[in-house]
Amino acid sequence: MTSSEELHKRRLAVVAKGVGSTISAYVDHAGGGTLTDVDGREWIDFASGIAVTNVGNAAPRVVEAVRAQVERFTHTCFMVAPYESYVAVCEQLVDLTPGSFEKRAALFNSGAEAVENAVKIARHATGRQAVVVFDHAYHGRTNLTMALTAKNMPYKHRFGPFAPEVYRAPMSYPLRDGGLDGAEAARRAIDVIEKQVGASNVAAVLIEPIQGEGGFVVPAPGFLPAIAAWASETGAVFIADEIQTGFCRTGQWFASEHEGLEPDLITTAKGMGGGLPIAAVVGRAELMDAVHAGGLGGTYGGNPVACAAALAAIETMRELDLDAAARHIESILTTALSEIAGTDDGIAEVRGRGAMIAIELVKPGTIEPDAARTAAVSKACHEAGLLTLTCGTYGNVLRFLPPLVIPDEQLRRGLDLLTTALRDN
Ligand code: PLZ
Repeated sequence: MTSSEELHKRRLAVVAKGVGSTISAYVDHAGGGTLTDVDGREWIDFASGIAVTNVGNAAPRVVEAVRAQVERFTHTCFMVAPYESYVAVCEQLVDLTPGSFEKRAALFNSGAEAVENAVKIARHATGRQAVVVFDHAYHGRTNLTMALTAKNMPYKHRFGPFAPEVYRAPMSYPLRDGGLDGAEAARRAIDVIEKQVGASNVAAVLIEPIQGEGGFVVPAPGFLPAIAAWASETGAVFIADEIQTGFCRTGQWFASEHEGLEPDLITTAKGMGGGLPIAAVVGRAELMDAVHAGGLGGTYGGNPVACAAALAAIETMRELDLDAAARHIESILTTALSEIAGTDDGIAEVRGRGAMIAIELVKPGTIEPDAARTAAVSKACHEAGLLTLTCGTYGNVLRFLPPLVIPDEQLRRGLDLLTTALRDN
């Protein structure tokens, strides 16, 4: 078999440099908590392909559903010749998402595409243009979603000009906003929106209930409900970007549920497809149906193979109770990490929900970000065979996103490797 080293050489000759990879080993196969590279080395997976393989890699139901579907037909385009599985995925979305109102859904290919469409729908339905997003937000890499994303490097640098009518409000970031409570942080954000944008101009307020790429920032309790209430009072559409947090990742089907939110629209992708590319916007029927017939779509949106995978992934989540599994992972991770943090002054915080947990690394005794140590610890994890990811505006957050089906034994083995990496770096 070709080695990672050889593959890497081939890659350098043909793959654009702008496309990076966290590790230099090439994958041969993967399962419910481990990846095996082409050199036969096993990795413990604390990444899930960035919160995608919630049901595990090559989950049996997903594999079977995909295989059966490709044998029947691979593509007709739902806009040309529709099929049942698209409708069935929308039925599941309408049923599973929070919100006791009449809903509709539409399917797309990627998270960024779902966010773009949610903004299109909100603008169309309200007749307004402004979109409010938050500090540290991540919403994608397309032109509009780059504008919505906060961080310059690597996402936006020299890729402008960006889409107009995007406004940024301060986020609730308990470690870094001087301990504002949720209501205070919401008041601060709303003040910025009202003074700098004007309530009557706001089409949508778009927010990740727990920020992903921005650093697994969990806003102070009460922040999200206060922002949602303001949107509702002023006629703005409240959009929860649940692309990273959705589908059992945080210990509920959707992270909005932790604070009883009923977002007007929800964007989802990643976990919903069990590894195949599929995304959705789901929400209030009167908003979704405001758009004229033919106004939403795309060649591949809700591709039948991806729909088959999504139905199988959702069935797996129900059958294996993966929201409960995420809560179980949370208790193992937070117990172990809090213990480590107790003896490591460089860990400012252990935070997150479910199987979306992170530690933020700082210079001891301060809240000054320690990106260098974060990179060193992550590298040491990789050398030891644990696939971890970093994130955060300051590059100083180590995040843990195991598949929700990971066996306890692998989770604990991963934690041991992490403990050693933290001790040695
Ligand atoms: N919204 C909340 O987390 C994708 C990005 C990785 P796509 N996050 C991983 C990278 O460096 O490109 C994400 C997200 C939230 C939107 C997106 C975008 O989803 O499927 O990557 O387009």
